[in-house]
Amino acid sequence: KKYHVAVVGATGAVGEKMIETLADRNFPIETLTLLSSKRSAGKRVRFQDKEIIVQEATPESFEGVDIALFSAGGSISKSLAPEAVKRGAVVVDNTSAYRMDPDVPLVVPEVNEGDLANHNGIIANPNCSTIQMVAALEPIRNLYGLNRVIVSTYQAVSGAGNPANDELRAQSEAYLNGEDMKAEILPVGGDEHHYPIAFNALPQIDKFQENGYTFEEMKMINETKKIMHMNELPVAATCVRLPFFTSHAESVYIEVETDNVTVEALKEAVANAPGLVLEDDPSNQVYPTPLNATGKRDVFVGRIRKDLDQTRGFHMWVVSDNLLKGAAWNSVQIAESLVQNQWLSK
Ligand code: 11C
Repeated sequence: KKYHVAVVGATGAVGEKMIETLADRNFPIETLTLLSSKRSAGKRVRFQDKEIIVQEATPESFEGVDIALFSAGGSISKSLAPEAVKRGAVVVDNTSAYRMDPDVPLVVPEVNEGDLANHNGIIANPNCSTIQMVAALEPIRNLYGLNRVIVSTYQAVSGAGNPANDELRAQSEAYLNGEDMKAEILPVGGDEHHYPIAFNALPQIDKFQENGYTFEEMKMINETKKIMHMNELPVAATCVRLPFFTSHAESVYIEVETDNVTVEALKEAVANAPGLVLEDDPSNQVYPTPLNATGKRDVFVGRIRKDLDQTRGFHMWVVSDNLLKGAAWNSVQIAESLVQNQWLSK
C-alpha cells in the first residue's frame, strides 16, 4: 500500500530534510503534497525524479492526505493540524504546540514506540535536544535505572532555522573582514535583544520563563519525563547556542539506580542499543563531534566516564544531527512505525 503524504513547512530547514529523508527511506508514497506559508508558495522542490510546486497550506490542502508531517511553526500547527485530522490525516507535528498535551503521544521510537498506538490523530515529535538525550538514556535506564539527569547543551545554529544559518555566515564574514556584525535573529527571533553568534556562545535558546530557565531548557526537562514515563525523574538543563551549523552536542551527567555499575557496562549498553553508535576510545582520541555526526541518522555517544565522587554518577557526551534524528528522521521514523504497525487508522 502507498500513502498520500503532505509536508507542511516544506521550504524550511527541517521540511527540506523531511523531503530528503522520505526519499532516502523509500517511504511508500503515492502522492507527495508540499505545503508552506503564502510567502514560500510557488517554489519548486525536487523529490526523487520529479519537481513539485509548493502550495500555500489551507484546511482544504489536507483532503485525501493520509499522513501530514508538520514543521512550520507552532501557530500553523495549532490552526491546521486539527483541520488535517478532521479530514482523516494522521499528523506528526514537529513543533512544541501539542507536546505536553496529555492526549498527544510524544514519541522517540527507540524509547516509547508503543505510545503511538494510543494516538488521537496527532503525534508530537519532541524537541531535537531532548530526542538525542533520551535515546542515549533509554538503554541505561532499562538495565541500571535512572535517578537524576543534569545536561548542558552545545547547540547548532540550524536549530533556529535557515535565517539563523544565514546570520552566522554573514557575521563570520563581517568579523573576519574587520567589519561590524549585525545581529537581528539570535538568540531568539521574537525577543528584545539580539547578540552575535559568530565567535561567541549564547546561554539563551528560546525565551526565558518565570522560573529563570529558558523554554528550550524546560522542553528538555518536561519532555524527558513524558517520553520516559518518569514524572518524578529529577532533570536540570542549561542550553547554549554555539557557532556551528548542524548537530547538537550535550554533556550529560546521570546517576543510575544500581550500585557497582562499570563504565564498560554502560559502553556495552550503548553499543547494543538501536539508533545509538558508541564512539568512545580516549586512548585513540575517538569521540563524537558535530561535524562527524552531520548527515547521519544515528545518535553518537562517547566520553563515558565515572564521576570521581558520586559512586552512581556518570558523565557522557551525546551528539546527533539536530535536523535528522532531532527532527526529520524521528518524524519519518514515527510515520514508518504507524505504517508497519497498522496504527494509522483509529
Ligand atoms: C533549537 N531545539 O535548537 C531548538 C529547535 O521545539 O522543536 C527546535 C524547536 C522545537 O533552537
